Amino acid sequence: MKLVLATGNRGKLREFKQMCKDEVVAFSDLLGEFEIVEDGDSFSENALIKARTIYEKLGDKYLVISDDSGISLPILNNAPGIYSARYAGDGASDKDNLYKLIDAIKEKGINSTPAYYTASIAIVSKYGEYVVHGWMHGDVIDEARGDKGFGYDPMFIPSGFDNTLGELDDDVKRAISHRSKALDLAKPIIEMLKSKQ
Ligand code: ITT
Repeated sequence: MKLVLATGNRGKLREFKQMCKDEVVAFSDLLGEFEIVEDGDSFSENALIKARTIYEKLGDKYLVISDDSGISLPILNNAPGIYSARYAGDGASDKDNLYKLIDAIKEKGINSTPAYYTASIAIVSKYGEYVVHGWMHGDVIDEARGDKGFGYDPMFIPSGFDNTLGELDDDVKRAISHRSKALDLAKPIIEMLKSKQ
């Protein structure tokens, strides 16, 4: 049974497919593409909004998962946080957001500062709703290096490394990321729900 992923973000979809061995299908393959309004006040709420929206459209034969995530900088009072996808304004591209955050660091007159990624994964099925979380800590720098990963990865150096996630291989990110940590917690729940279907 396929898991339906309630995301329109290609970077997330690629990572979920790698981590779930292609068991995942994007909601747009079943329903076409459309925007889901994310008006929650937390990663968990937004993850639930996305998974519920797709579950309600598909019906109760499906198991739907979603990911709401973002990067937080303590020096910016944890911004952009849940607003990471819209940091440079509505409709901003990953690059617009990345360079806006680089500019924000430069404005502070520093070259690097601690930061962390958060991922909330919601799972919605007829047997209930679940939300799990994962984090990855490190530093952000005042330049973009490398083109691997997506989003803010070219400016993020995970703790214990000297290179950005834009420079490190995908399997390094897969071993330590906020998303893989949350997915490790989600997998036993998904298995349990599949066994009931
Ligand atoms: P969906 O809501 O359709 O899943 P989205 O891109 O709007 O896609 P979010 O609202 O969760 O997703 O925003 C997450 C933003 O945080 C995303 O646009 C990235 O810029 C950033 N982000 C999250 N995880 C990331 C990661 O692993 N690497 C780099 N940037 C990441």
